[in-house]
Amino acid sequence: MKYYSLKLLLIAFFILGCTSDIDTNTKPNILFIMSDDHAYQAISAYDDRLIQTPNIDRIADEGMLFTNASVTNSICAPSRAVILTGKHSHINGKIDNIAKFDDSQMTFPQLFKMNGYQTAMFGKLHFGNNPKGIDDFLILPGQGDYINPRFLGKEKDTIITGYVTDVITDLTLDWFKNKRDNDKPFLTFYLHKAPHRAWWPSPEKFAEFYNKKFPEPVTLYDDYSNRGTAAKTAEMNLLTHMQYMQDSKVRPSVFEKMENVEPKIVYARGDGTFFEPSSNSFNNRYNRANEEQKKKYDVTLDKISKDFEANWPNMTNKEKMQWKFQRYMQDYLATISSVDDNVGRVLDYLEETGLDKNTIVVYTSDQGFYLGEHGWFDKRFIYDESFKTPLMIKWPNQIKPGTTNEEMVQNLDFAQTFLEAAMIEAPEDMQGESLIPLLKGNSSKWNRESVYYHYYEYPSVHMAKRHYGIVNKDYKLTHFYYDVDEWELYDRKNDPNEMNNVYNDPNYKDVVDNLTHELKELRIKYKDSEELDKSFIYN
Ligand code: SGN
Ligand code: CA
Repeated sequence: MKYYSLKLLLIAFFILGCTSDIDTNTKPNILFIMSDDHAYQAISAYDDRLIQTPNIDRIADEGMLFTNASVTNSICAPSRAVILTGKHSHINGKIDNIAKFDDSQMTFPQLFKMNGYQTAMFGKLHFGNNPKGIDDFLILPGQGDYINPRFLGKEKDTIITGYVTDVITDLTLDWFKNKRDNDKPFLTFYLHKAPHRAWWPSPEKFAEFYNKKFPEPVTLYDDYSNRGTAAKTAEMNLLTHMQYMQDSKVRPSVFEKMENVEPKIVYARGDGTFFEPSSNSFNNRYNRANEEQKKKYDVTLDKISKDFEANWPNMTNKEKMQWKFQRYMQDYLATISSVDDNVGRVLDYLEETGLDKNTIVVYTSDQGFYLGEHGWFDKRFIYDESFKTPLMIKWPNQIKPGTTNEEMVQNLDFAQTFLEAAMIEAPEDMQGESLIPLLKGNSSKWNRESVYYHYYEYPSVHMAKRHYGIVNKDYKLTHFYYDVDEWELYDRKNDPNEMNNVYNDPNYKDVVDNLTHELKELRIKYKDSEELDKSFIYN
């Protein structure tokens, strides 16, 4: 008798253990990984021409890769505010990097905490120093530093020796190992500073990537001839706005003894004043390193300066552009290589502990970035490389491994997605849509065709004009306003590089009419208006 009941118990165990659906009463853990300014062009799951990212790719291999994911406002702090509130910038109020984030409003981590989740955040948030609803955190102040970064904590601030990407990962792993409450599900934010400008790699990756050469994008020498004023007046061109000292890391001692190296006045500030390239922008970063770290950096820094000093005076403008592009890619991609290694460490930990089985892992960026496309670096524009953002999600037993999804999803949707996954009701006034039907392969339950975009930070660094627009899979219609009144239409299928504004082409009259109408409807749907636009104009 005893023998039989044991056998039955074993059979029952076996059957339960083999069912493919996880127990719906078990709340999933969520690990939200986000980097700062990570272009999808620099993730091999999307495009392997620039770099291999085998660890980030694991998330796509084991889950779903979104090929049309975008942001609603392509700039750092606003994107984070959209993610936390599930509301567009004009509703949550954080329209640009300058505006204050009103932290009296509801954010999704608060709802997770109220519903029994343990919450933690490590790395770059960019605003606020006490994120609501987060049990444990160590966050970088503002942009943070690459070398020996300072962190703001609940109890005290601390400076940690090391390279920022490694340090943020150490903090996250330490929390998993020593602070995680095994009785609660977790919501953990693992937020990288890399690959944000000025792209300081670890000394080892700096040396490794300095020896590499990268293919140029086809639009590197774009002259913006068939575009409007905004593209022509933006200050994010590699040749004319990227800085030799700060960005290409030519030593100030070498730069300063050469003549006419770059225009003295390059950037406009938000208040209408300008500033000059300064040795401080290099020194403030380099001088964070201790003597031992400096010694390692010096080997590569010396090579760069020697090359610049010997060759720059004889370079044509095209050669200068090429030189800057290579330096840019070497450093930008080196910082990503560290992100990839470190993401691997965290994924390994989840696997080793078995936590991976009930954990949703998300990899994304706060927006995309130009890697020389249109001659640019930075973001802000609705044009593809900055508008789109990488997004991949894995969730064992729920998402079919290795799937690709082409729907128009946005960072606006994250909050409602996570809330639904955790079986927590989302507030009525959130403006996104849960991605759960898409994750479960149920595209018929998804009926969004177009998304809304609105960028505000102007006049400011990089001088990308204010604009709002509508994007669907075929077209992109944009209105640039504030100090201009210009419209642009791009045919995404026939002109994927967005080189020709066809707004005034008679062949596109119907498209323009339809999209103009749809854009109006979208503005109503999301409660944006001219009145609000005006209220956000700087005095
Ligand atoms: C800094 C950078 C800009 C960048 C903004 C915003 N300049 O001002 O290139 O666009 O941050 O970036 S730097 O000289 O300080 O590197 S964001 O990601 O925070 O929005
Ligand atoms: Ca950013």
